[in-house]
Amino acid sequence: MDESYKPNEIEQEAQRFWEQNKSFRVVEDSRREKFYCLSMFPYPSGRLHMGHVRNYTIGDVISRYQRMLGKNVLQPMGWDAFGLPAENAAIQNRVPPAQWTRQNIEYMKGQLKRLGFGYDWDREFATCDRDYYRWEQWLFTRLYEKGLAYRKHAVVNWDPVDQTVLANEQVVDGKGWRSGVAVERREIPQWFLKITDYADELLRGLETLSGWPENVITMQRNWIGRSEGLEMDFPIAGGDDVLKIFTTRPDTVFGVTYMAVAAEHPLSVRAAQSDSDVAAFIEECGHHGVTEADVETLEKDGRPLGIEATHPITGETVPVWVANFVLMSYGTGAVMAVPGHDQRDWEFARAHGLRIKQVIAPWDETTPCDISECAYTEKGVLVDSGQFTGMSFEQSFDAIAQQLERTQLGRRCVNFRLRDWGVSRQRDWGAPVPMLQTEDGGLVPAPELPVELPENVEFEGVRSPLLNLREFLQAVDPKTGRPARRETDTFDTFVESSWYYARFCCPDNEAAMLDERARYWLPVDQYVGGVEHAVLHLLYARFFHKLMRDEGLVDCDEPFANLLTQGMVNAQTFFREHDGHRQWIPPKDVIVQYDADGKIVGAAHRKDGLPVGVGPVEKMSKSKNNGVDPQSLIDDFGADTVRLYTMFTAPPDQALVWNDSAVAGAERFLSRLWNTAARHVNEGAAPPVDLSALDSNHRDLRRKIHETIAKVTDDIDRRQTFNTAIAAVMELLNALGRFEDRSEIGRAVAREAISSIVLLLAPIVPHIAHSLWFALGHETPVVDAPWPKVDPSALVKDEILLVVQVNGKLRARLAVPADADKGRVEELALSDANVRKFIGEKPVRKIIVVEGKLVNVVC
Ligand code: ANZ
Repeated sequence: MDESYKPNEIEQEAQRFWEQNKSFRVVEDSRREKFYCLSMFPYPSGRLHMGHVRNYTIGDVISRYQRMLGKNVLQPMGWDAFGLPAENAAIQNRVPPAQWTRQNIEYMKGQLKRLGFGYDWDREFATCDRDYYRWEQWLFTRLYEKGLAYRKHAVVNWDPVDQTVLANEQVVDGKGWRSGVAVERREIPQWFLKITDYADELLRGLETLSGWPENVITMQRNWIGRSEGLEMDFPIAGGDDVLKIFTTRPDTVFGVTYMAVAAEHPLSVRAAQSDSDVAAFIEECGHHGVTEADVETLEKDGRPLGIEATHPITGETVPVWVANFVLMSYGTGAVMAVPGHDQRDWEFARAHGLRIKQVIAPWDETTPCDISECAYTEKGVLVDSGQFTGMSFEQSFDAIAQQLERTQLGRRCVNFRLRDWGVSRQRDWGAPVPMLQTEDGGLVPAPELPVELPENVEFEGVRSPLLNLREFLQAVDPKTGRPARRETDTFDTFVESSWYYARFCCPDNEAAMLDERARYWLPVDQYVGGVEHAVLHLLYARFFHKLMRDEGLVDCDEPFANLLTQGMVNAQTFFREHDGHRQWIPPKDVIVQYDADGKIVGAAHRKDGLPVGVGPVEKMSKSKNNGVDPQSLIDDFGADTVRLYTMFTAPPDQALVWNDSAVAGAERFLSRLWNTAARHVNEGAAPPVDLSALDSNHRDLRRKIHETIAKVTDDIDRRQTFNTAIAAVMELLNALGRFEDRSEIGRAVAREAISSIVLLLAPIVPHIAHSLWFALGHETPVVDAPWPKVDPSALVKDEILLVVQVNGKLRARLAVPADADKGRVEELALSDANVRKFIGEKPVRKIIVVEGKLVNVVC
């Protein structure tokens, strides 16, 4: 066998073998334990980037490992194919989005195959396939009938020049990306899914997700944002109106000195009709963002509405203001302002000369609390609060709730930050929302599904071509037979990515969205993807899963049992200044000088040898020009090196900082492995290991082999630290390099070492493992080999190494038989020449033995 490593040849051969034997095709088998491993599917942007490579390598390693454990493993792949970039490409290059997308899929699929990922390609689909999106259209019509899908007005970004709605990404610095003019906010009817109906369940379900990272759970919990509080009614003086507010701090109710309502609140809108100052203020608020983050950064401002509200407990009246920090979309769109104990209210009161009143004091009198300086926002004891004075937060919460419930001016309630999910987009390249608008303005589900998206469209400007497609727009109201107009909104692409994991179980079912195969495979046992999806995608998918469950399509409650969020792929940036701004230089054009600790001390351009600036390490991106194209790496080094490198450089959940020289290091390791194995094979067959004939040298290597198996198994399985697993195998190869016994029995143990290395690395570098496994004389491929087992008898140590101290100072290292008792250990320690020298003439007063570790002679 050739002793030099030729990745290109062996990789092609292995891939051909897998393809011909359909090695990764999988069928349901109720007698076998299943394992469904899924990596987040890519958007077909054109080429794989290093983030994809990392994501898919992790998923592939886990899949192949689980398969070697004997499980029935499903690892599918597909395409998140709808979305804006295809439309932008269509506008720029005049190619229909479908064509652009399918070309990209073709190319990227080739790249994935070249990396040797073990996917069941028979299950592949793209979300733009009509046989895929028809089922989400079907589910949507079901949800519509159940009242879980509905239409209401919502704000969009409107480009007044292009006369179209813009996605958030198309708004740059408040201006349309093409027109460059300021974007307006417009309210138009849009489709929503009632995720808020599931808010409580989505929150409670988090507690069952023990296989998810804590930070993702926390982000979801905060996003759902459950708050317990009271809704209180403040009657408006001199009329029948009631101002309802939501508060989580009823204990502060005696400190209310004014009320604040949102710009869109009915009381503000009404006041604006007769007050131009208020009208102007509301108009100005319309230009700001509406998210909490937008509101946080605003200078607190407002106007008095000229009306007063009556306090539901004291009966006093307080003025009502419109304020820019109150969100219409949260609670009731109104707050009782307590400037003594809420910092926003305090700042607002200061700015507008409103009263600030203290009603909470710290329990501990020594705690500083001066509300003339800032609000005291901690919970404490109620002061100056009528019959509630002296109570704690909890006591007053209950007492105030009871009193208000009695007087019918308040009630306990729970509020969620989570809003209903707006699923409609005014875009072309998406799945059509399957609804019709009837002549009388009514809405009916499209009677025939799928509502197919016309693919052969031409873009004129940015307006969705659907708006001009007569044959698409024209429909017939199924009830009356009268003409109807088809909905031109398409679904947010998050809708498709919310259920693809389920469709992979039965992608060929033409009669139903899902079937019993989904019950066999779900939940996904291991989901792998970027932490940037911690909230939206992962929350929507959990929601969709519950919708499908309630439709009787799946029977578990959660879609993903275990989640691994991989870290970023980062790289050094380099630049040159031109006219005061930085021009980023790709790392491959730079020669870098390092000091002995690996720190960068200088960098020069390859072309002119002149220095370039060294910027920060950042996420690989086009804007910083610091991306590495995986394709060129695969071409230069082969897939196994790229896979090994990405898994070796960092634990999967941490950032990976790109380093060219380490890629070469990974290749050197694989060459050495190949060469060691080839030389061994070329020396001829080796007999099986005869356990009774081993000497201590053999036993040492066998111990190393089985310690490595134990460590790698634990690292891959429980810890998911593939980097330390690889390091352990590298050590084993080093130990094998030092093992020079070429006797029959020596060669038998060496073969055990090589076979173990091949098996342990098979999930990570499957091509080289495939070749070497056959070269070692096996008849079935390594993908079907069982994961190696630890031989406990090999772990038993013959000797252990002890540290010997004299009066606490290290004086010797001593190998003693593993079964030596305390007396024998003391005897051996005292007989060491160096130890004797340091004891000298002094009498030995005590000998301390820490078993298996240390002997300390005190004299
Ligand atoms: C009086 C009060 C006194 C409040 C105090 C806080 C501290 P979470 O916990 O996030 O649910 N709030 C209610 N609706 C609002 C809206 N639409 N826009 C802006 N703020 C709103 O927050 C609940 C608290 O946020 C409520 O409790 C209310 O202010 C405010 F010392 O009421 B609080």
